[in-house]
Amino acid sequence: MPASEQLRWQRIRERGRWRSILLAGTLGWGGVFSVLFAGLELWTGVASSFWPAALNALPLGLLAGTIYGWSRWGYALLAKVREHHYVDPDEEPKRIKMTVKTQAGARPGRAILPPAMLGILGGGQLGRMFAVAAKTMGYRVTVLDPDPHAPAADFADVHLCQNYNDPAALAELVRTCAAVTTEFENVSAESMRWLAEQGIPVSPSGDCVAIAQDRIAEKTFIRDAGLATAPFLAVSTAADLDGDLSAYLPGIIKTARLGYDGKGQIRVKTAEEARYALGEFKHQPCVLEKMLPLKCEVSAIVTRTAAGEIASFPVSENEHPTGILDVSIVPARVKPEIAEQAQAMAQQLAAALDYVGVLAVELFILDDDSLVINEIAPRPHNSGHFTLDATLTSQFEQQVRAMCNLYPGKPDLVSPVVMVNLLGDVWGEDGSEPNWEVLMTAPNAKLHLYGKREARPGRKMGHFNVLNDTADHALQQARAIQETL
Ligand code: AIR
Repeated sequence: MPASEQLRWQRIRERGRWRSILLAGTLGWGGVFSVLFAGLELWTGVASSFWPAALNALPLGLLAGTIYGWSRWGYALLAKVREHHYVDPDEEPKRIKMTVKTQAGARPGRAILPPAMLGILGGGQLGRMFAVAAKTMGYRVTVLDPDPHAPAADFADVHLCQNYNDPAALAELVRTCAAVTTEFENVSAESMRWLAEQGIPVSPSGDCVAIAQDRIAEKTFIRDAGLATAPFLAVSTAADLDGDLSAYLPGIIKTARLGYDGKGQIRVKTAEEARYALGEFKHQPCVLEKMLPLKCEVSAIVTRTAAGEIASFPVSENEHPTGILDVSIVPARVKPEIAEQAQAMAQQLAAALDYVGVLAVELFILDDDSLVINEIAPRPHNSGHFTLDATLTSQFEQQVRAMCNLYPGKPDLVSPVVMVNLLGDVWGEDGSEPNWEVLMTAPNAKLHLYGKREARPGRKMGHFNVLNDTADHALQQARAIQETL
């Protein structure tokens, strides 16, 4: 929609001048046409003086003026409706933002509306919480996951129990789903590219997932986007460790692929230890990343739509005492300008990736208050589970909204909150349940269990959120509850 039309439309809405517009369409343009017709009569000699000619031409002029005047506003209305359908990819994001402010709800046409079937690659806890959100909104869900007991299957309409690259299962997604997303970066990016080639909307794109799957590609992309990362060395073969490594030591050797929850990481102090760690990882591609003096770790989670609208959740402060997330504290106890900078970096990265969906960006805050991006996840994130109870829209609803081309929901924080992970370690060795009593009787604590059959040490089995008047009070209470489990 041209900017002039847009402004006109905005003015009309702001002033509420509907009646005067219709009147102007009738009388204003009616007058103009009457004068035109009278002039025509004089010019052709049908009439000899102006006023009788004008009076004569008035009924026809009013009719023509009404048609013309009203059709102009009709055109504006049409353009308005069309704007809902199409988003010009060349339009600057600023203008798109303006329309976000002035409109509510979904874009009909291109928006995917309930009860459409939504597909998800992966059926773990993130898929489960996605399915709950989608089903709550009235969508249907198909989960592709090889595990017959995949947590998401409890809530899915259809569970395709196959590998992520199974051709028949992928063809079924194309046949039945209106859009497809993922919950696990370890799914095949190739499968996602193939789905997109079949014409089905896939978000995030296979290309974004491929970048997030590979630490070398990820860190290189972040650096090339002008954002800070820890100094790193791509280690594709042992020979890459032969040079001077002082810029990266002490550091951490991390496998380039298939690492999550602290898996695939070894801390190293010397070049020898780095070589040993590479051997431990069977010489697969790795990065050697310098350990930095950290004040704390935070994550900034953003939702970005195909039209470029971005919503940022409040930044969470994360503690990972054993390499696996233990608690997330929101709002993060950092200076507001640092939290804002973290959000801005996440937004910049999402835009650079032309990302569609929920993007989680983990950052380090260094001793000198500078920020560096640690890693990204192309999906909702464990550190965003506080949004299930403490923000107006959850990260899983945002995932649904982004893939369905709806506007992002409001991400505002309703209450300070602390999220505590429940790892398999809390379950008894015989599989017995933790003691839920105190947790379940606290009115401001919310338990979320993932329905996993086997509780292994370090395995994420569930989490709980504690909402309180301050983050510190929520943390105190959360710790006290943790003790009782
Ligand atoms: N996940 C994905 N990336 C990191 C994590 N934690 C979630 C996804 C995936 C599940 O963890 O939901 O499906 C796998 O969990 P597990 O316990 O089976 O390894």
